[in-house]
Amino acid sequence: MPDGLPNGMNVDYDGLIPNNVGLNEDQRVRRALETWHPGYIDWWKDMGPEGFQEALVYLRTAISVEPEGWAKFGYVRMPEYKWGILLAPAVEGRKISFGAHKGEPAWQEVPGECRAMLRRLLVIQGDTEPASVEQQRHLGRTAPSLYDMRNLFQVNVEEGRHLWAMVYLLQKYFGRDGREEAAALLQRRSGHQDAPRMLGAFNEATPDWLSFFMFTTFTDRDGKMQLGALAQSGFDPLSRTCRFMLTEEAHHMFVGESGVARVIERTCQAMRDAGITDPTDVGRVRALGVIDLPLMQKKINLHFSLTLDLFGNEISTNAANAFSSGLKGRYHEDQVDDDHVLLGATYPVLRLIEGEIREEQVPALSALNMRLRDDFVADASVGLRRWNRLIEAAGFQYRLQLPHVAFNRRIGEFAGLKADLGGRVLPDVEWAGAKDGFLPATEDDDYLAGLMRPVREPGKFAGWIAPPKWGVDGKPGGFEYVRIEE
Ligand code: BYC
Repeated sequence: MPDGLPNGMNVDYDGLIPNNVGLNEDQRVRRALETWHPGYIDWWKDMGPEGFQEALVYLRTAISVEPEGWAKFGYVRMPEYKWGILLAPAVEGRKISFGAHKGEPAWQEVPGECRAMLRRLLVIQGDTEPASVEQQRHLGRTAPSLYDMRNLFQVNVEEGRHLWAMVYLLQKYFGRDGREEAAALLQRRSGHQDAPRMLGAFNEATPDWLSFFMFTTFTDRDGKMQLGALAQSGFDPLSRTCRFMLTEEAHHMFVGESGVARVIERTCQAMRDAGITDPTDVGRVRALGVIDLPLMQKKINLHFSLTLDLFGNEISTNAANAFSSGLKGRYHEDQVDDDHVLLGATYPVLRLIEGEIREEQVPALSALNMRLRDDFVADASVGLRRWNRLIEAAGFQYRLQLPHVAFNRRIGEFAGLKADLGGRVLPDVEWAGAKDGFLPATEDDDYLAGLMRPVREPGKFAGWIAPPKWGVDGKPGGFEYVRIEE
């Protein structure tokens, strides 16, 4: 067995911090975590779901790391949720599968020369988790049903657990620096002018439930890709941590994708009932109190483009170094058919050359952000096809699309470029006239805000969203997923 860490099959569920990392035998880290805990609870009470700290929520809690039966369901007050530290079981004899150390045994300790880089990756990953909870803290008040409210809170507590996961690694492997970083993770605030979260998309507002569903569809999918790349890490504790986080991440994307699907379903049904054949007849569709497909397209344009920025610059020496040093692999690195070292290889990158978007071959090592972003776009397209099948099945011609990667960007090659949804560069005047057709305009946001009225009767749903096909944990339609004591 690797030094220092138990194999992870046994979860100690009884202490303050449930874990499968042998915290009882590791007094130093246990003390550090127990010292951090009250600050975390204060942060959760200040910045977590607003107005529902006392509510009893039917939540799943991770209690095991076995693929079968890893979670249990029950009513919990969120501040009492058991945020555990759980790593996927160790793989006996695991080897580093890429970069300059390919073939060497995976590290159980941080190699000296990788410390700064690894710490930065952990801090960036950790920072996104509380950020998303902060972005979503107002949404409980306008939940379209108790089912949706419960799903929101489930996502939130799991993002909280993911923060614990990064804080554990920081405190265990980075001593005093790690403790300082862990404290700072509780101090930054999404959208704060002086102490914002680190990555752009995590400082944006999530003002309504359509935004929440789009965020969990697209931005949580960045989480899936980045965690997938970090799960390949030669630093074994990070790999094991990310592998377990991915189990939870899948549910977050389900909440997003099925949420949007239910909005589409409801809109199509309402249009059919009213005899509307043109989904772009926005005035008539909105008169029915449902969300028009063109507005969904605008939200896709917004959240997809914000999420693309999270992949960093297309050409990045940071990314090349993280790969070569064995810290961050590619998505599904172990399934890619090449030498996994990439020294002489090239990769096609879209670039802005003399005002035109052109493809250029660049060294594959520096193009790793681009490659991960391409994997993300392919993955996101699958979800979009599912949404389009619903529209098609309801008999409408309209098709939702992903915008061009140059659209609405703030990071990388296309930052600040005024490109349309197809990637055509527009003169300033043309862009000014067209922008409100691409991204949600004030009147769109106002319309959505007007729809966001809470529905709290068990089994009932707001008029703009269809009920889900199945309840959580096999519960029937009228189940009271959240008990609100007012
Ligand atoms: N905003 O060389 P570059 C999730 C900075 S989501 C602001 O291209 P690199 C979740 C960059 O930091 C997954 N700044 O950077 C989802 C660098 O600054 P410094 C989160 C940005 O390192 C939903 C400079 O620009 N995890 O889990 O190749 C809910 C040069 O850039 C941005 C990760 O991202 C930006 N968007 O790529 C909850 C994994 N982009 O250091 C959770 C860890 C770049 O020169 N992070 N910059 O001052 C990484 O792998 C990489 O750091 C990045 C950036 C992909 C983020």
